[in-house]
Amino acid sequence: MFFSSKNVNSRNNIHVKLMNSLRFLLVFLLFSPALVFSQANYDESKVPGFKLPDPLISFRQRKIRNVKQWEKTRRPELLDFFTKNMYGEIPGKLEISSFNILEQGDDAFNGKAKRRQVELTFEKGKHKIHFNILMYLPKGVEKAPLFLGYNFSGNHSVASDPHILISTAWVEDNPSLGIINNQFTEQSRGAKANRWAIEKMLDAGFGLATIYYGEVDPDKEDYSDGIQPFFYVDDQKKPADNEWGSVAVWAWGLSRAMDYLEQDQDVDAQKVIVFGHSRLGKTALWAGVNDQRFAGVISNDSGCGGAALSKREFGETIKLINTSFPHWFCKNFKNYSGNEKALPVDQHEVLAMIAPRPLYVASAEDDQWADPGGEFLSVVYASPVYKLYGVQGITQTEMPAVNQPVMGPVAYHIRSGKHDVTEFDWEQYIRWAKQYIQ
Ligand code: GTR
Repeated sequence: MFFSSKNVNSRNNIHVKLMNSLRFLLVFLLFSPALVFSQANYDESKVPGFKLPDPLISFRQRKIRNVKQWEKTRRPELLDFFTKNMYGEIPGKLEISSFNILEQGDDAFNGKAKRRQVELTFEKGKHKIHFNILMYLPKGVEKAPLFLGYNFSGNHSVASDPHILISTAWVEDNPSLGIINNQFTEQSRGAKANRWAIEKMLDAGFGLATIYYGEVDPDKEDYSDGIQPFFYVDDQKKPADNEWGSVAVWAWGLSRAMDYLEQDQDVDAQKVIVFGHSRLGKTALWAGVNDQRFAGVISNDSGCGGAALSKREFGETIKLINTSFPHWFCKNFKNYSGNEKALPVDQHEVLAMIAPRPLYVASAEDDQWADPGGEFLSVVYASPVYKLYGVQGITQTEMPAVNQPVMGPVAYHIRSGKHDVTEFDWEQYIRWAKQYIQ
């Protein structure tokens, strides 16, 4: 048979196309959620042997004996390591340019609460961004303590309150849900109300402040949107290897919300508890570490890169998280993908940097991907730092029974059920916050 060069080229083209499709299929299969989940280890007996770094021994092998040494030497070196090698540095300073109360009312939740919706605006050069804080404050409390946390599905998803404004960022992120026949669909209003026990908070004298996380940085591997580009120099297109990934960006946003809360007369800014679920739980922890104005921190099912120990390589690992979500952490963190042994730190030291402030870590029994065992041990191994401050941590090393919280300034529970935020979780957080924050 005879082929002209054209034939050969087209045969080559077909071959190349076929190879590309196969490659695509292979990558898709390798990283498809089902396969990624099944690749993970869920067998306690297969957890590799590892030595956990002691939070009270410095990188130069000095024993840390008191709060002064912790605060002067050890905490700063840990903070520096996690900043440059995991979450990423914030490349500059940016303050709220202006804030604007978009809406308020005092008839929310059958007259139990005041509602306030505040738009924060940030401007720098040609860049401008807004994000909206939705607040519910208990009536009859002069300055309310509150929970501050991001939501995944838009402010309007947290309660079926017709007054909650739907943000344009949420509409852009959810084109199919946001607009039908040129009108906002109401189908997602209150859709996640089950994750926010707002009435219970109000009854206990707490308020809630929440923000749609996609307004601060849309959750995709795209470095041209959100707040990151505000800091690019010259023709920079993405953060440098040591600069902030999305978790650090979102944590930064919580601090800016705190800047606003400090100015709100109806809020007790000394009693703001930062809360987050899952990737937003990782965010709450990192925000709590970096901003000591937060009076307490709650991590709900935060897993890998949050409360769970990385060196256990149980459930989601550094490699898996860096592959599925390459934009969450800084590029330097990829040095530890499949290389946990090389890490001179682990996540218990993130928790330790929250000391002496109250901390609540929670897991779910069916959420093995987030490694409940590793989340619990992380709290245990952070506890010596709490002890240094004379604050009781968690000393028992065996996992508590399901639905049996270990309460104290450092608290932990594993509840039955899946990766989620439930009524049970909030009942415990509120009980704990009443005792240790309010
Ligand atoms: C998972 C991810 C987890 C967790 C979770 C979430 O897919 O692997 O690290 O953050 O998403 O945020 O819902």
